[in-house]
Amino acid sequence: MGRMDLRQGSHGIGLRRLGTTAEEFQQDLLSSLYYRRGTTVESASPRDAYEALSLSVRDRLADRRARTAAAHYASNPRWVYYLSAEYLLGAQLEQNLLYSGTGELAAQAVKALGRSLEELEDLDIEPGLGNGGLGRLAACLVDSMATRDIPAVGYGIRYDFGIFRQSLENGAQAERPDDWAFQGNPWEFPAPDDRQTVHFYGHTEPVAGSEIRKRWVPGEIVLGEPSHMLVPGFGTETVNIVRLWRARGSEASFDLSRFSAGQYAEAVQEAVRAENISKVLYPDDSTELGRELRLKQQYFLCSCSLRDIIRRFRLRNENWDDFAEKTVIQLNDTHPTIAIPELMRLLVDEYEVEWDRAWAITRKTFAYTCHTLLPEALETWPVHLFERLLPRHLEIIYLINMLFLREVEQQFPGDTDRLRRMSIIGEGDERRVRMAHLAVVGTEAVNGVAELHSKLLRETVLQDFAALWPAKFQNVTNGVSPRRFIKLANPRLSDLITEGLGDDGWLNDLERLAGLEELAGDASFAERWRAVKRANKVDLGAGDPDSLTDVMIKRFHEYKRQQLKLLHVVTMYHRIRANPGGDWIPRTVLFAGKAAPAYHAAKNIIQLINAVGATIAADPVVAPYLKVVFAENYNVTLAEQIVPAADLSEQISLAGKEASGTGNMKLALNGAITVGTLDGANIEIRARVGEENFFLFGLDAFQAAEVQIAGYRPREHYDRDAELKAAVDAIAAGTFGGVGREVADSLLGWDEYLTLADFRSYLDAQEEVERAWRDPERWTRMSILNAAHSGFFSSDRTVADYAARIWRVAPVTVPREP
Ligand code: B1N
Repeated sequence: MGRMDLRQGSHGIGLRRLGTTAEEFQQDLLSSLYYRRGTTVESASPRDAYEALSLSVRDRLADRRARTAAAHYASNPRWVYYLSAEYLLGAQLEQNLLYSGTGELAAQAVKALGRSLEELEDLDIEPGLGNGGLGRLAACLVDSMATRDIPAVGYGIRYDFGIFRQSLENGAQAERPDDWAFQGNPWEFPAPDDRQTVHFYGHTEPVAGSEIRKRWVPGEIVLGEPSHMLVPGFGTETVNIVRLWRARGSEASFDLSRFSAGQYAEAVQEAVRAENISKVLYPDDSTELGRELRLKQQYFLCSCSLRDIIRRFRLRNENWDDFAEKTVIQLNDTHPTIAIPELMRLLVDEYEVEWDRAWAITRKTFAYTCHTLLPEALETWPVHLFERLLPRHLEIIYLINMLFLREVEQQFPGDTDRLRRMSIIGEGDERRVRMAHLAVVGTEAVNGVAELHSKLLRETVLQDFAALWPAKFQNVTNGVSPRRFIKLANPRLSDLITEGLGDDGWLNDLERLAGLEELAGDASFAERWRAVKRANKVDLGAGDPDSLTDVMIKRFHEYKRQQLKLLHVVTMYHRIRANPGGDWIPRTVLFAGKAAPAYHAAKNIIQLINAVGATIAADPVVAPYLKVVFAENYNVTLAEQIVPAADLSEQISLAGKEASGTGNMKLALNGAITVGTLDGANIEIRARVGEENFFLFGLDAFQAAEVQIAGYRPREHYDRDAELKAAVDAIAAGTFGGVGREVADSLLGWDEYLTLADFRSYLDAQEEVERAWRDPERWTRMSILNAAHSGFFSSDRTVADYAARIWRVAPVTVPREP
């Protein structure tokens, strides 16, 4: 028998209501300690106390979760399923204390155990199941879906090892594995009953009596075991889940006879092979990675999730014609695109739905979000790899492609070049499956993640598709969770905002921050705003709290141009040395971010930053004015510490390269002022906060493309600009260490991202920064106005946009406790 239905919540049996007093919470905490950790107050380790607390907090959400599940079951709503290979959920304890409203109770109860909440929060490890912006966006969107009462499940992979831990060894990046759940993870509910079976390899066979249907005889069988984490909404009863799949060998994968014969490694090799699928997150960001195991991960995620989605659909529905009414599946980039042919396979081969009907259902069910413009990030897979790993899917893709190209041919008769450009199969030296094309063809809606990005998608990478289906293409500008990135990260600022606005309703209605505008001119409010920033800088401890805290925190990538910031730092160093008595503004330049382990050029830049930083620190003339700090192992937790302390936000990518950026939003919301190009969401930030409150520089995307087309020669800039020349020469000469040569060669040789072309304009913008900084009233006003006019960048707004224009879903209200 399957699981019982949820019609009656806990089958009509009420749960014991959890207490609302400190004493009751303390009782719950003791219960957790005794009955779930199996220890006592006297012998509890800090880890025991942390686990017991986490379980008690989790219980308070589990209750809401049960009511959510019952309400969803009762209303049989339209569901959003978010498919993402990455989630950067951040630390859970503090968030769940906030979302369950138990922070105060917990603090008191923990004190009675002789511990402090802060001490236990330090034991809370973030699951680093993502690389950067794309993974964090997934986390912000599931937060906002719950907050907006949207019935939703996020599906992902439970990697044993998340994004690597970064440390510096002699100033260079070193990587260690991130064994994040080594000590257990109290936030996770395993659900072995919902295990799924996934097939790989093998061959297909015809099915008697059908031209279309096939039988897939697999060569490998792997199990997917789910567990879920709770995703509470803020200021509402809804608690959704993120369901993460972990690969397991099947029972048959353990070879007892070999084991008995002493062949221990051989006995488990099949199981090991299976489990490797969810072993580790690929640490690339914005680059395609053509690796068989990665495609296996993607299919593993999609196959498990689709079967789970179908299982859930069938709890309340019978007719496949209702599937697309009840289901929307959002693909977070192309990583889960294999779900499109997988749904076709399930419908056609397993459920015997006719091809045309299945295709109509599939196209209506999926929507695709593209997160990049970089050609090297557009995923393609060799046909021969597909053929071997997923033979049936390749056949289905061929059929989809044939029918699609027929559609194109009808619209544009005789345009063979167009057919070649649009085909899902790319014909080069090696035939490859183009996942972005498949994602556009198999979905109802395609969106970019900021206005400029969506426009460039329509006009460049996907222009043929936009010509064919103009209505399919949309923009949904990214957003960030104000709970995590203001309330939790910056409690001082949150309190001040709440005081200024009169209540804390802004936390789920972020446009209300506009009310700060009238306080921007209030001298005492401004004074307190400044004091908050200063106190946050003291907490961070990166440098002198009275210095200008200039932060560049993001993945290391040449397109993001950390090297441009570095050229600025070297130029400041030269200027101060040349004029030690000058009226210099003290600055702390803070970098943080990881480079993909195989990305040599990016790792060189990290090393050079640290070398420059060391040179400056050792220079008694310059050190009082300039400090370079590299914070190791950037992750969500570290972002929450740095963002509140930032004065200046560096968003200096070459225009047309950063799809959106979301760090830019977090920093603006916390009162940092942006120095940036007209790229990604910077454009929308500037439009809202006002051009006088934003330091703009550089080529725009159109100009950048023109420069590239005309034939870019970085040396011309070098020859023309003495300060630029001095900076590059110093780097090249090895003044700061050996890697300088390589970095300089790349800048002078090709400089793919036009660093030198934007150098002078960037320095001019930095002069403007210093002029503003010298006038603290002006600066503070700019800072307040940045926060006041960034309300648009709440992920609640992003989710509302998706809900209205792409998902067409309505909220379901979860009743309060009876
Ligand atoms: O997605 C973020 C955007 O704000 C950023 O601008 C964008 O760079 C980022 C392959 C990616 N695009 N593509 C990736 C991540 C992992 C991987 O394996 C590509 N990440 C982005 C949110 O929209």
